[in-house]
Amino acid sequence: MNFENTFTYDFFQYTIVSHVFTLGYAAMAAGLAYFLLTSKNSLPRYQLSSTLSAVVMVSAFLELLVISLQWRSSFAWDGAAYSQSAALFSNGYRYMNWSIDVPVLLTQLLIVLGVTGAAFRRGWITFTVAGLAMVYTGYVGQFYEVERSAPFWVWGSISTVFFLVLLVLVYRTIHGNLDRLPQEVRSLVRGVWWLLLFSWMLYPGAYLMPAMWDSADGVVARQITYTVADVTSKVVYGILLAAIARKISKHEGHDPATAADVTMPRGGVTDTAAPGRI
Ligand code: RET
Repeated sequence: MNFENTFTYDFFQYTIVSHVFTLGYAAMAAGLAYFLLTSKNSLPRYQLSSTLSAVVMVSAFLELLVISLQWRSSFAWDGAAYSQSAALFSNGYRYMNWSIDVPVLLTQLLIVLGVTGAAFRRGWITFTVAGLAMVYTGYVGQFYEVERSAPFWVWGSISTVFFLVLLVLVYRTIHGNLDRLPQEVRSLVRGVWWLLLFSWMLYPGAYLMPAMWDSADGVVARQITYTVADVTSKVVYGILLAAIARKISKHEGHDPATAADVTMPRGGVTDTAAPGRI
């Protein structure tokens, strides 16, 4: 049971939450168009990062749409306020979405930083295992947020341990690869660390909201927090990684305009023997 179900909402509270959900899934749809349309601006080895951003956009779009429709069916206007109707609202869908997005977002980091081979496999496995452990232990804890009984605190604390492990791994991955990267992208790569730290910290903040602000306004604050976290950790993060990939590609001589020519040989599509020329 989530604490959203324990209140009635005035017109403003209910409507703001509805609008914030809409902003969330609209941002994911916009991000999807951006990542699909700009992936060719980078060298092929970085394009998988844009594809993975698109995967994140689709899963988050669907999750936020579901949660938004659920908000509408869980509360109805009774003439004075929006009060509980037959269905129960649940944030659990978010956790299921994170179990896709957390490993994928961290994999993108490895791709854009140019981590390959055994280091990539090791990084990918540790990110995925620690990420899923963080999400699923938190998922168990959030079922107890209304009573805030022991499982809420215990599972939340276990999840935090995995979160801290992930932060150390991300910090080391980013700062350990910095020297290998062209000078002109290093400040952007440091920016990825600060963006990730800020946006990911919002999620435990939202988990704790019932304990900090147990009211209808607390619900509004929590859903705004989630939306800011979703847009920054998925869309802004993806745009930043794409910008870094584009700059590294340019540094290595990649020019998107001529890259498009190379895929279309001069002699036409039937002339398969002709290599791409400019
Ligand atoms: C939980 C439970 C309470 C303790 C902590 C948590 C951390 C959650 C995080 C989620 C990140 C989600 C992302 C989703 C993007 O799509 C599970 C709320 C520490 C960090 C980045």
